[in-house]
Amino acid sequence: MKTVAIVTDSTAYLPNEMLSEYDISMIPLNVVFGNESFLEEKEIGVDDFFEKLRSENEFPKTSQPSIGSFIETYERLSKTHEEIITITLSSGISGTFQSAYSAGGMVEGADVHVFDSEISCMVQGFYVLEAARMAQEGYSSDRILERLNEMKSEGMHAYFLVNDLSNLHRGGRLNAAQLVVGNLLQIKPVLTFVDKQIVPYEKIRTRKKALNKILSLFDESAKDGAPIKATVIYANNKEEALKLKSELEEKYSNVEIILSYFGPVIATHLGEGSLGLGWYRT
Ligand code: MYR
Repeated sequence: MKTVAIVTDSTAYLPNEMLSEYDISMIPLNVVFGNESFLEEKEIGVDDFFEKLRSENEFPKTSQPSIGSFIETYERLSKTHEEIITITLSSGISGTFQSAYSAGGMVEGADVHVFDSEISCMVQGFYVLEAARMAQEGYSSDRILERLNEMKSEGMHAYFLVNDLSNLHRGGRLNAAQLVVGNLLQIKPVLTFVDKQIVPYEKIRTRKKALNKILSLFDESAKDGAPIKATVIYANNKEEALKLKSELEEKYSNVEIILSYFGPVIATHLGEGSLGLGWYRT
């Protein structure tokens, strides 16, 4: 019997090869066009999503996985594992954490622990990969959770920018009481997570200045040469992301960067042309 199984949701956007290499179970969220609901990464990939986005009149919505989908996975894993750690996107922007947690209380045979990443995308993926590596090495769930909390308290950084703030506003995921709605289209703020929610870090008027701000925040963390794991995340703008990745790799020999993407659910809220940079000191 193995000790700890690792589960995450689709918004970490971990490639299938990583999911199988590290034996990670992935529960998809839903993207909904009109009456049609799709499990992202299983029934709709990111290229089909953007194509559909352009051809549909109605804007898509998203929803958390059902409690049932977590129960099914927990029941399967409890046949081979004593404990399960589920790592979800931030509970401040999605009910996924709650679904995972409620399901945990309904399953017998394995103890379920749910960890709120308080973030999303490949930055959430960093927690998942660390947990999965430790599980493979035979660490206990207590030790894995301790390490995840340590990563959180030492600083998991994510800054991102969008071309059009109205997507985030429409989906109700922007905590920006201080932004006047009429201003939304004129600014390109640097966005980040504070207390599990998305907030504008700084109000900036051009994308170029916003990106420079993110790069200076990154430099603060990276310039002393400490080892850093980072991710550049894009939505339909891979060229821009690749360029940023190689510029960072050239400038910092201490930084290891994973290229990742905003998949259908997150891209519903951020829109095309969004760009993110996430990192932590290892
Ligand atoms: C749901 O319907 O439960 C999912 C809601 C997802 C909201 C996503 C908001 C944008 C998150 C951006 C994360 C950027 C991390 C670098």
